Order: sequence, then structure tokens, then C-alpha cells
Amino acid sequence: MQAQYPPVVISGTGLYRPPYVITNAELVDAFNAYADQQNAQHAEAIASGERAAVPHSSVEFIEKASGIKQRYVIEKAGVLDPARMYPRFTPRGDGELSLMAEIAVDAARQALAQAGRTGADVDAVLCASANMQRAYPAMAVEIQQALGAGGYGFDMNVACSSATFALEQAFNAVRTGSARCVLVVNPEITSAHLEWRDRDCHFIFGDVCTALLVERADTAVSADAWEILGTQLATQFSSNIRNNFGFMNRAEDRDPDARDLTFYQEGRKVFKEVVPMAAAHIEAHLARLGLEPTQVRRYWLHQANQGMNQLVIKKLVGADAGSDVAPLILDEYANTASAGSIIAFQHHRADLQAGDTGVICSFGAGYSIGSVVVRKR
Ligand code: CO8
Repeated sequence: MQAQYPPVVISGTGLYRPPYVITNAELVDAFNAYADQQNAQHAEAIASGERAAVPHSSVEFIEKASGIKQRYVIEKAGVLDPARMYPRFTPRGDGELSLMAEIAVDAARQALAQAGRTGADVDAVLCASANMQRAYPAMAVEIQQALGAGGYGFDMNVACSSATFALEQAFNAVRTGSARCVLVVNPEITSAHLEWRDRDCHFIFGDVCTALLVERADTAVSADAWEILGTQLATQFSSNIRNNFGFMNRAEDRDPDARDLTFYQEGRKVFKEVVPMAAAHIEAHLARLGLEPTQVRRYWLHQANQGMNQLVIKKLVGADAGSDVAPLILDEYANTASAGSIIAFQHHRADLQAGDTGVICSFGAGYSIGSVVVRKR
């Protein structure tokens, strides 16, 4: 006999949006200045065929290939300095709140306020992100302390699917009774682990942090509660999106001039392989819950590429579905790794009515796909 679990809701969400915008035009100007500098510096090697010239980037390409128009970043001047092309962060002492924890606390406080809760109500914190600022102590434990939360906290990383995978952990912890109120935070400081000098990927990411509060429906006091009807996670190994940066690097005696080991991908392969996987995953999850894709009022999809989302939706509900069915936020935020589908949920749920069903779905490195089916209470 299947166990009967109490209903569980997402009772609040929060969003930390960094203070600086980088438009595509600004980004391309900085990249092209860097390319010109490199090409001037290596003119002889380029002329002799020993080295390839760095080609220019273009706003038209970025917008056509991805749909991204701008991104938010925590620090802008360092990224746009052609001699640097990394954000410039001031190191903090061990006694100070770390940057990742700071943006997570900001988003978390908004989620708590929306849910009518305080930090003291939280008894589990999951910090789920594509990259952690450090290995330990866990970011989640620092965030737990900063919020005055009890219970336990841990970090988890499933790249772009970190938030949906964490939602399943939160859902299970609450419905089985191992926690009463779980905070999920997704601080994504992508600007610090993006190779801004690589034309193929320099436009893809933006910084942000999202937060979600998960608790039992019968004790929730939120006026905007979303019952979790079910979660479904899937992974399938692929090397098409990788970040090989890690503690082993310094022991590997690599070429110091080789490309940065952080994010790189075979974007076109990812596009082709992930679209059918994501559509089939969502369809199977909905079927398990006795639902047809056309019965879903809104899809809050992972925000990596406009064309990918259009194809996923076309496979699910037909050609005519527009932004009302699957809203895009990547034009404004770019790809924010695990936070993308949660930002879409944050900005595009207020118009739904009680009883409306929606799907939060992420897809990305691993490959990993996570879907969470919710219904407005
Ligand atoms: N400007 C001008 N031309 C360019 C540029 C540029 N910036 N970049 C590439 N080109 C050129 C290429 O050189 C190529 O030229 P040619 O045809 O002569 O060889 C041409 O444009 C076409 O290049 P692509 O085939 O690469 O272009 P696509 O049409 O495939 O578009 C995209 C590239 C936008 C990257 C697209 O493939 C895409 O979005 N794919 C899906 C990717 C995806 O979803 N990835 C998930 C990543 S996120 C994740 O899961 C983990 C993230 C962890 C966080 C990391 C934070 C840093």
C-alpha cells in the first residue's frame, strides 16, 4: 500500500537581482577590443599560420542564436576591462559573510516575507547551485546561521538542474516529516566561472540568486501557495557541457597558457540532444500524474536558449503556444544556470488562478532534467 503523505506547498519565492546590467553591445565591444589586442600582440604568429586570429563577436549572432539581450552582474568593470575580463571581487575574511551567502540571504528574506515566515521557522537549508564558492564549510550552513534557522543545511550541485533537484529533496523532507520548513537557495555567481575571453560562450550567463520556501500545506500561512503534485528527476551522462575546474588542477601540471578549465560546451549538440529529452521527460511526468501537456496552464522552463524552449513547447502542446504558455526571462537575465526556471516562476505566476497547473522544468549539464508539477491553491 502506498504511504499517504500530507500536501506540501511552495509558500514563497525570492529573487536577488544584481545591480549592474551588461548589454550585448557593451559585451561585444569589450570582447572585440580584447580580440584586437590579442591579434596585434600575436601578429607575426598569425601571419605565419602558427596561431589563429581571435575572431570578433557580434550582437546579431548572440540575439539570433540565443535570444539573450543583456545580463545582470554583481561587478561590471572587471568583466568589461579587455585586459582582465573577470569580475573584481574583494576577498572577505573568514569572519565576514561570504558573497554567495550574502545574495542567498537577500533572496531568502524575500521568500520568507512572502510566506509569512521568519528564519526561525526554517529547519533545513539547501544551497543548490552550479558552482560553490568554496568546498567547505557548506554555504548552506553559513546561510542557516545568518538567517537564524535551525535544523540542518547542506550544499548540492546538479549544474543547471540544482534547483529542481533540491525541490525534490525539500518536498520529500517535508512530506515524510524529517523537516517542517525547507529553504532552497540558488546563488549563481556565473560571472566568476565564465570564460569571458571565449567567443563561443562569453554571452551566455548572468548572475542572480533565487529562493524557495517549502512547507506543509495545512500549516502554511502564505496567500500564494503552490501545491507540489509531484517531482521527477533524470540524469544521463554527457561530456557536452563541462567544468573541469577543481582541486586536482594544481596537481596536474597543465599548460599554463591553455584555456581556462571552467564552463565549456558543445552548444549545438546540447541543443539537439536535450530538446527531445526534456519534452519526453515532461510528457512522461505529466502522464504519471494523469495529466495531458495541454492541461498545463504554464511551463516555467530552463532559460538557456529561446529556440530550445520554443521547440520543447512545440513538441508538448503544438506550434501556436506563445510566451503566455512558456514565458522567457533569458532576454533580460541570460542563462542563470539553476535559477532560470525559478526566475520565470517568480515573474510569471501572479495571473494564474486557483486550480491552475504549471510545470517548473530545468535541463542542463550532466545531462540532468528535473520537473516539478505545481497547482495553485
Ligand atoms: N559571435 C559571432 N559568431 C559566433 C559567436 C559569437 N559570439 N560564437 C560563435 N560564433 C560562430 C561560430 O564560430 C560558428 O561559426 P562557423 O559556422 O563558421 O563555424 C557559428 O557562429 C555558429 O556557432 P554555433 O554552432 O556554436 O552556434 P549555435 O547556433 O549552436 O548557437 C548556442 C550557440 C547559443 C550556445 C546554442 O548552441 C545553445 O544555446 N545551445 C544550448 C546550450 C545549452 O542549453 N547549454 C546548457 C548550458 S548551462 C548548464 O547546463 C550548466 C551550466 C553551469 C553554469 C555555468 C556558469 C558559467
